[in-house]
Amino acid sequence: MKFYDCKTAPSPRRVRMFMAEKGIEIPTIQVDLGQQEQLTESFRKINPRCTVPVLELDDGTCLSDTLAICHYLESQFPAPNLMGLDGREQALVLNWHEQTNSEGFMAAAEALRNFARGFQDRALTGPENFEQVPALAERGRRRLEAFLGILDSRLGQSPFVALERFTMADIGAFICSEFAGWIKLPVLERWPNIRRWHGKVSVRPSASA
Ligand SMILES: N[C@@H](CCC(=O)N[C@@H](CS)C(=O)NCC(=O)O)C(=O)O
Repeated sequence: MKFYDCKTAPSPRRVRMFMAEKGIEIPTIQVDLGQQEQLTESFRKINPRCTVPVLELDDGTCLSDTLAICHYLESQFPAPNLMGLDGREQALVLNWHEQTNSEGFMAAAEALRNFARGFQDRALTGPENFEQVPALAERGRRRLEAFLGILDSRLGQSPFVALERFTMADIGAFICSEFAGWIKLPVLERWPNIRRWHGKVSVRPSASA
């Protein structure tokens, strides 16, 4: 297998953290998003969506979504379990992972990419260029704040995001809470339950992946 990564980007970090939890090491190729290497002809052959992470399997199949990559890795390296043991657990992990992705991660990306100068004409990922819409930056920030409020309530009732133990849902939420710092949201000051949980997750060795 081969893993296409960008060490500064939050989405592939979710896969790096997942692999670190399982002790998996896969030959890794860095794709320099700063230099727009994701848009080159050679990378488009690997992933026409022009994004990282990508996991290339030994038969040449390329997976280009964090969730699909982690699902595959979980099937090949089941221990420790990170995606739930039975149907109920798996559904809860997926539910929280998806909510975090669509309401948290995507909102943070909307806020950042419609505001930061480095993303001019690159307000969305992918092969097409899209211009920034400043109103979406403000909306993304508000959506992210709303999600972080939901996450904080959840972490007031549960030690971890989806289950009583650490799972992939915690990886997604942890990296989302740090991604929020990119748009200068003072997450740990504003949401005390997130702060407490973040303290527990950040001492895991995988947190530095
Ligand atoms: N579908 C992907 C989305 C990944 C994604 O958005 N990756 C960003 C880095 S965090 C990217 O490749 N950006 C390329 C760009 O900005 O053009 C997933 O969830 O894994």
